[in-house]
Order: sequence, then C-alpha cells, then structure tokens
Amino acid sequence: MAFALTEEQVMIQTMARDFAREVLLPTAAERDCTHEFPRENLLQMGELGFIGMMVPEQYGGAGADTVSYALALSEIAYGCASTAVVVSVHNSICCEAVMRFGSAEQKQHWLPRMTTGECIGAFALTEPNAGSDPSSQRTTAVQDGDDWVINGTKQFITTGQNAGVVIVTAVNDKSKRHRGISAFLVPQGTPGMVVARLEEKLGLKASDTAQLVFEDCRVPKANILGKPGEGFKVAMTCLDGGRIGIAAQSVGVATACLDEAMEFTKTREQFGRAISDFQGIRWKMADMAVQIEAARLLCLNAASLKDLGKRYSTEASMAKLFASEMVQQVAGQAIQMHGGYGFSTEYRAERHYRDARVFTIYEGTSEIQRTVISNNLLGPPQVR
Ligand code: COS
Repeated sequence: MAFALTEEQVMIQTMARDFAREVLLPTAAERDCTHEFPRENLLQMGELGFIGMMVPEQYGGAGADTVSYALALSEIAYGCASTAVVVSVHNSICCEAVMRFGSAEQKQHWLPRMTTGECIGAFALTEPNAGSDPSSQRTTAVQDGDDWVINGTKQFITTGQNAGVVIVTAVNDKSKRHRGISAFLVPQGTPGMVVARLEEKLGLKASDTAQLVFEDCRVPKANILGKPGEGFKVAMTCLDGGRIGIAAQSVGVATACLDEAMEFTKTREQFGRAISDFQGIRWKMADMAVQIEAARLLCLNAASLKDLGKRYSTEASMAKLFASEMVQQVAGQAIQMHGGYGFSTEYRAERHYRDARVFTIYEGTSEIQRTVISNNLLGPPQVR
C-alpha cells in the first residue's frame, strides 16, 4: 500500500493482526452461535493497548494516533466483527467524548478505567423514534438539587448490557432544540438505568444491542459531560470519529471476504481446473481488491486529517459511506464464489455477509452520510 505508514504504525498493525488471527478469528464462529460477549478478549486487548488506544499515556492509554487505530481496528474486524464494533464504539466515541469534553476530574476518574478493558463504554443517543434525527430525542434530564434526573428510552445501544459506563444524551431545555441537549456519564449499576430488552439480530451477535430505559435515574451534577446544552455537539463530534471506525471495520471484514474467496477458489475445481483460473472469477477478484484498497485509502485519509488537527467530517462520512457500501458488494461476491458452500455455515462467508449488513446503517445511514457530505459541499438546503 502506498499510503506512507510510519514504523510505529506498521508495528501496531502487525501486533493487531497477530492477535486477531491467533485469538479472535478461531473463536468468532463460536461467539456467533453463543452470543457470548468477548470479555476475556477485551481484557487481553487492554493489556496490548488496543482499548483506550488514543487515550494519552498519562491516563494509561496507548497514546496512538488515529491512523494506527484505524489499521488496528481493521485487523480486529478481520478476526471478529462483533468484537470490532465493541472496540470501535468504546474507542472512537466514548473515550473520545471523555478526552474532548470531560472535566479534569472526569478524565482522571474514567480514562484509566477505560484503558484496561474492564470498563467498556456505550453511547446512548438513539431512541425508538429518534434515529437519523437525534435532535428530536425525548429523553429528559431535569436538575434536582445536586443531581440530574434522567427519564426516557434509548434504543439499539451497542454494549448497553455490558458497559461499565454509558454516555447518555437527554433534553434539558426543549425550547432550545439541539442546543438544549446535554450528555451525562452514567456508571453501570446506577439505580433507574435498566436493560429493558436485548435485540435478536442478523449479525454481530456477540456484541449486545440493548434497549435502555431510564426511570428517575439520578446522577450527580458532576456527571454532566461538557456544559449543559453541549450534548448534541458531543454526539456529532464523536460520531465523526466513529465513522472512521466503521469504515475501518468495513475494510477489515471485506479483506477477510477477499482472502477467504481466494483460498476457496484456488482449491475448488470444476470443469477440470481450479475455479480461480476462470476469467469470470479473476476479474471479480480484481474488482474486489480495487474496491477494498479505495476504501482503505479513504479511511486512512480521514484518519490522518484528524491526526493533523484538520477538519475531517466530510472525509469521515465519505470513508464510512464508501467502505460500508463496498463491503456489501464484496461480501455478496465472496458468497457467490463459494457457490452452495457460501450459503452454509461451514464457511465464514455467510457470517461476514450477516455481520456487514448493519455497516450502512449504524453510526449514520448511507443516506445520512450523503446528507453530511452534500451539506458540507453546498451548505444546508434552502426551503423556498
Ligand atoms: N461536529 C460538530 N458539530 C456539528 C457537526 C459535527 N460534525 N455536525 C453538526 N454539528 C453542529 C452544528 O454546528 C450545529 O450547531 P450550532 O447550531 O450550535 O451551530 C448543530 O450541530 C446542528 O447542526 P445541523 O443543523 O446540521 O443538525 P441537524 O439536526 O440538521 O442534523 C445530521 C445533522 C443529519 C448530520 C445529524 O443529525 C446526524 O448525523 N444524524 C445521524 C445520527 C446518527 O449517526 N445516528 C446513529 C447513532 S449511532 S451512536
């Protein structure tokens, strides 16, 4: 790959690749069946520096840059997409939110815990009736003495059941619309925060997706993240980084699809030769490789802009849009090349196809990415 990586970035990528292929990959199919949360693997990744990867070393993190993070996350997704989404939400959204918007005390308290793998973060923005339009959320936060009291329902929350801390957004002043939304740190076990249901899903089965209900859930005043009314900004800022994470995840799963399709077609013989010798397969394989490389470069481009401290919202959405749509095609082609075996759980292709399906939906649908990109190009649409 021509994108110039530093020695350190290559080293981190290699470490992640070794871990993903030796530890995550051999057990991913089992987790897909048992739906078991990858707790042990997260602890091991904490030791290796992949949890809280971009958290500064003073708080126990690896202090890595976003390019290294994207490279590592692709490798993790290659091994196990369920584990990758847990790592992605934790690193790109939750740790980032505390790093960027946390008070000195919040950073001191939460970040060291969030780098070991013991305390994984969840981000509760979406509601049953507020997905693409989070400013229409209805969860409320009312100040009462020294506490905030949260009431409402959050939907499709990754790691909602297993998180050590949930960052929850809620409306504290309805008249101000998105400027009346705040974000709160709610530790696991806080009375009034209840896992009301767990989703049965098409894929990513080892990552729990929960509905969280807040019933007079009290958190101290000190648990507000940023200033009152800054919650929407917290969400939008961190989602930009989250979208780099989903692009990286897409690249990882697509690379796994390509490798498995190559391995299968080289050994599968029909009409007296390996099917990888037929031009129909070879050209498809070439197209898959080109699409993956393009997605990888878009992803690393957005990551490096973030590292340079430049604006990267448009590029993060471009990377997320392209990479998540790309993996739909690549995973479908990988199944096609496996023929009937691709439809069977005997091969990994069908799991990749199921796992990847949500990539064009979560952390902003493809339609929302197009909205972000076109708004940044043209300005918001004018209602005449
Ligand atoms: N970074 C920081 N702030 C941002 C931002 C970004 N990338 N994008 C928007 N904002 C700010 C704007 O600056 C504006 O703030 P001010 O009014 O204080 O200036 C505010 O957010 C509202 O912006 P806008 O009017 O563009 O917001 P909209 O309600 O129209 O929504 C979209 C914009 C659709 C892009 C946004 O709602 C979105 O991303 N939706 C998808 C949500 C999503 O991804 N959900 C999945 C959650 S999985 S955790």
